[in-house]
Amino acid sequence: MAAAAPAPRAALPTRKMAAAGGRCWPRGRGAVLLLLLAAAARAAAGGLLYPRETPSRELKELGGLWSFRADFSAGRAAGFAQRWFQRPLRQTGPVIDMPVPASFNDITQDPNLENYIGWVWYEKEVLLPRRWLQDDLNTRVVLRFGSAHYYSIVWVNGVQVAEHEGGHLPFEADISSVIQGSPGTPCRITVAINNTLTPHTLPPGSIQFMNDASRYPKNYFVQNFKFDFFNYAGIHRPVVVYTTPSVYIDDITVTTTSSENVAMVQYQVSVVGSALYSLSLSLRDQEGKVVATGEGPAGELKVLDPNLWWPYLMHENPGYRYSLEVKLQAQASGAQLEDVYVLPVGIRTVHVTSTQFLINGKPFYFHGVNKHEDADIRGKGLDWPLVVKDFNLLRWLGANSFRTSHYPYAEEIMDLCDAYGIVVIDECPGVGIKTAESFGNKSLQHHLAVMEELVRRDKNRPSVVMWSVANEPASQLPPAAYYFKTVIAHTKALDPSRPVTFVTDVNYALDHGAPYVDVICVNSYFSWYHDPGHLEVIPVQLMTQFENWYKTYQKPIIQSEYGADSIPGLHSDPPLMFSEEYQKALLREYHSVFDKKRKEYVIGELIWNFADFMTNQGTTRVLGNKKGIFTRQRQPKSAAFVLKERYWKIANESSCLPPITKSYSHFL
Ligand code: GCB
Repeated sequence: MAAAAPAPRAALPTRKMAAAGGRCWPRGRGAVLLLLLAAAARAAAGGLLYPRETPSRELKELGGLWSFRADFSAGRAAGFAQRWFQRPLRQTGPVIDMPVPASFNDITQDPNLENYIGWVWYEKEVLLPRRWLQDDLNTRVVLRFGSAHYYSIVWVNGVQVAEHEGGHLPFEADISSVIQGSPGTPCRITVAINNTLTPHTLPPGSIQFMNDASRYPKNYFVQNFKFDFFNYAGIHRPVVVYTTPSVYIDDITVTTTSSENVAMVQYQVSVVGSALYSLSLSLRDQEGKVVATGEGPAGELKVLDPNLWWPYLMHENPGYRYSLEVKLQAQASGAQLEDVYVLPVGIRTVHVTSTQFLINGKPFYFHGVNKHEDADIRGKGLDWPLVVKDFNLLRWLGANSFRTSHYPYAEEIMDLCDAYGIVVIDECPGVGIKTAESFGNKSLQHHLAVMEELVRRDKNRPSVVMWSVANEPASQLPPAAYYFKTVIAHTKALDPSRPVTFVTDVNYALDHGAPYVDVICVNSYFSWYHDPGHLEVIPVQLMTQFENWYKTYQKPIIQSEYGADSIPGLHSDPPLMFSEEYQKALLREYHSVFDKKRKEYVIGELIWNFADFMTNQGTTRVLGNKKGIFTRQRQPKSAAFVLKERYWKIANESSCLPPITKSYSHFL
């Protein structure tokens, strides 16, 4: 990137500095440590229930067009120096319309915005209902962002209300006191977002200044990172304002067990705002019938003859969810308040043995995909038509699972996994951790905080059966041992009910993280990155890979990535690399080994990738990564039909539902 700016972001601004206008820029170790401690504190505090309308809660969506301005000034800090948050953004200089949710990169024709690094500013003026604004101490108004990449500071009417480190996960702020007493006046929401990566962010990255004046323009810098997807940025997920009473249900945690004809739903509810309250709970089935009731902040609900939550293709009615209605009655400032929250609950169990992955006590084989949140124009922005199309393609394919490579996906996507029975390996944004610096204490603290945020967000989801704390870290480096031991132990402490893994591409004999995982997830690209063009090496190399890993650890193994690029419409027989035939042939070679080993301890295969996706430019990327079995526009390549045939065959063989294709024929 050629830029007039000397520095996009020397370091992240602390909360205090941002409040002061962000004029000072911390540079030392201490500043970043403070920030990480603050991030950890934030991650640990409170719940983050998905915002839902209920009899006690109202909600307003703020999607649509926002005003937008990228700060192209030298140092990228003009917005803070001139306090753009204190007045309408249009008064600070030229603004453009920016859709939300969407990445900003591909929206205009400006290559400088496509590759922009530094602070961008978003603003929306919103008229809130009068009843939310009256000086009524019993209504709490909350502003919530589904995600923004990567570092965000939010102001309402010029007052800073939130600061959040990291993309892919939600954050929110109580804005009640800032908006009170101004009915009829729009409330101005300003957001500054910075997409700079540092060695201590997740994913990590760094800014490199190119100082050789004989080769680069003045003040030239690039952002380096070690992951293979375009670093889209902006407000990627829905922004909403919602209300709760001032005494409210802050969090709910549900775990389930079942045996024979009885299931137990263990629950814990936390309440904020008063110690004087009572809680009642009722669990309803899909017909609306109450099947169990409970009282108080913690307890167990007993469900007779439960409808279990089953994965897609394992049961004729997959994704069954009950509704847990939690009702709070409280006293506050002399008034009687009621809050209601309704949580979908799936009853299922997960166990791992040395050779199997069991869901509800039955062996589960992952026949699925790796995905990306990625599409033309909107980048990583949530897009309902795309989301629904992808789920239809997954079910057409006969896929029963996916990994959220390489970061948490939108809550709206996770909701559909719960509803359709698509099993998820839920991955945090720990991708591209390749340097010793990124295994240090600062990075570790942040990684722990991110896992807290992820578990807090997705802990109640039946579709999530395993956490993945990283993808392809440099786990051959000695500090990886302590690092992964700590991150995995922390994740298990947060959620003892699910297995934990990370995805490795390191040799079995050198990997320092593998001793701590429950399931070995291994990526390999035989006859692609290694021995390119030599399909005949796959059987021996893949067999050796599986046997070495199993001999060393006696843990079940998922082939978490394998695949080949293909350019749609490029044909070659005999198969040559990049042709559709080569992609198919490579898949088939892998499949013949999977078929031998899935009788033993291989418990899954996830193709890389569901669809072509955008990456940084490079000599091995042709307008992005082409390992999709669908194009970026979601049209099938020949390989999609190979997988479809295979996945339905596996489903039919392992299903307790003969003939399974009948019950699902509408997806074929
Ligand atoms: C990998 C990475 C994935 C890449 C893929 C590839 O091992 O985990 O992010 O996109 O290989 O196609 O190179």
